[in-house]
Amino acid sequence: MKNKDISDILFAIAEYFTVFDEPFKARAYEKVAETLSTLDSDVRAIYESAGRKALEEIPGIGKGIAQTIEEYIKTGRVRELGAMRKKMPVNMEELRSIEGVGPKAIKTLFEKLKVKDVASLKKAALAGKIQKLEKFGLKSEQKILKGIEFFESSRGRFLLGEALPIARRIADDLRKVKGVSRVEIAGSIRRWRETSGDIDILVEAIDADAVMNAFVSREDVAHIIAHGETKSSVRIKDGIDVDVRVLPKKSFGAALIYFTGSKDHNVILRSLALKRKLKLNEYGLYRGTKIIAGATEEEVYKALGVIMPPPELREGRDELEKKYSELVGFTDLRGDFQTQTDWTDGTGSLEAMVREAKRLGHEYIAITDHTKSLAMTGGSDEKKLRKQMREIDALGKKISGIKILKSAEVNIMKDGTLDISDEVLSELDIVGAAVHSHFNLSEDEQTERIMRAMSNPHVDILFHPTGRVLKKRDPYAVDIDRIIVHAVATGTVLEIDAHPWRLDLKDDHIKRGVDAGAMFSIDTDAHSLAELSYLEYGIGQARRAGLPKNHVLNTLALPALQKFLATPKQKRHLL
Ligand code: DGT
Ligand code: CA
Ligand code: CA
Ligand code: ZN
Repeated sequence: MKNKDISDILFAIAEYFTVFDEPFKARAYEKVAETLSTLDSDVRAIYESAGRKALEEIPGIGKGIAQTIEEYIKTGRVRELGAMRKKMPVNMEELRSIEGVGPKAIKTLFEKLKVKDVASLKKAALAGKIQKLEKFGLKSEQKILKGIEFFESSRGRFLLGEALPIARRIADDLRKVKGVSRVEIAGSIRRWRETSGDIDILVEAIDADAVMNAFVSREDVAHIIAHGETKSSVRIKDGIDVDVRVLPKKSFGAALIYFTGSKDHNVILRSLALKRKLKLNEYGLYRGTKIIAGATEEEVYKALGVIMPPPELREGRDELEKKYSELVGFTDLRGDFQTQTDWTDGTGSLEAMVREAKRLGHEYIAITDHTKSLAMTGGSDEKKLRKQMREIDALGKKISGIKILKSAEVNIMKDGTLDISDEVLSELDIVGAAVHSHFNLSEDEQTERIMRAMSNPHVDILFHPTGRVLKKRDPYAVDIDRIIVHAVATGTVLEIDAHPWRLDLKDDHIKRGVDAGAMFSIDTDAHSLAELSYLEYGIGQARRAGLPKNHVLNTLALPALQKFLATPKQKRHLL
């Protein structure tokens, strides 16, 4: 039993408390669940060595929750949760993932229409039963149907933000197995696709048995699908399937090419081989029965007479014809332009966020708390923003080695004006603007609204330009090509929001922006210390689009960035 198991149970209890309208209990359980999920020490070990009293020393844990944890560790169950599930047997996780279905709705839908899961929700919606419920109406029924459509299209696929950390965890463990000399994550994850169907891992080892045994006997395995001599597949508790293959050194490069894919890229490579009277498979490149390349990817591509494209571009398009030498790299970014603190809806303090950014090696960080019309986040008005600016000045004197840029994520109003006065905007070092409301405008209205905001001389960056939230919310209707043209005309930078639940802009948009000469920034949109590490997702996305380094504002060193920002918008251009 890991901390994660305990934290999952507490989250499940918290959700039921929310549904049963006990917000304070819900919040208490949720807080502890969050604490446990990031706690270094093992909760079970704490309990077993020092008892329930020791649990109560952990911040947020009172007597009641300590008892719950004790019961779970001792019996593997929590009776209270069992009772709640019996009272309302619904698939909470599934239903909560549908946009427009919150805790209150789950209760009503269950009590009035016996909705238990997405399948019964869909049935009720299609029969027009939801619109007849009090407080629902036709609009919410349509919204729910749209949410279901979304759910179905992404079912069985995992977001990169879910799959990559799991893949890394497994790969790291495999590296520790005796006789293992190399482990690589392959497949769509290595290509930084937005979603993955499964996790593919390749292992170079002298003892395949040891690798296979270590893999299938992992604690997080829910079900062994296949246990072979050199290939095994399992489904892990998170629900995703994992394939692990063991290869000899002489084949590792060829296998890495094959299992990185994509399938379309592999097809092109095989036809290239055929043209040279060679044969390519996952074991190597052959002339007759003689292997001529296979140990490394580079030697295989070289023997095929082409330059090796980075994995992100291997989609079977023009990656073997075009040269992508100036691609933005994973270590090229020197700072982050979108971060939120506990001044609004972030969880980290201003100082903690800055220190974490410094630890990550950033030269600068922009603090972009929300502004006043996003009232539920406690968004800043002019006064609060000026107060934060003074605190940033004071903090800047205390912390050396990183520049704190005064900034804000300014709200774009329905008509395209901003909710902070130009006078105060001019006092900020850099300004991001974003849409957070009126998602349903027509494409023309939405596009023109955003263009108007971009025309403001103080707006340096347009944040998360299409507003999508993966698996949750579609992008709003917006003509991205007009936005790109306007970005170039006004000198406004377009953000690639690296947050793995957004990845906004998507690769195709970025590509069109590159062709038009637009400037980009890659930002985390972090709302916590841990999320400041999300830049890599945005970089992966940018590389998929072939984004050159000189199009990316945060590749600049601080002095060059300051010079850029001191130049009037209209005169800013590619780096
Ligand atoms: P996914 O898992 O759906 O996100 O996508 P991939 O690309 O990871 O695909 P997957 O896991 O089915 O297979 C991993 C790689 O193995 C794939 O990118 C290319 C290679 N591969 C698998 N099956 C075939 C095939 O039938 N033909 C070719 N040429 N390559 C294949
Ligand atoms: Ca895969
Ligand atoms: Ca696979
Ligand atoms: Zn935002």
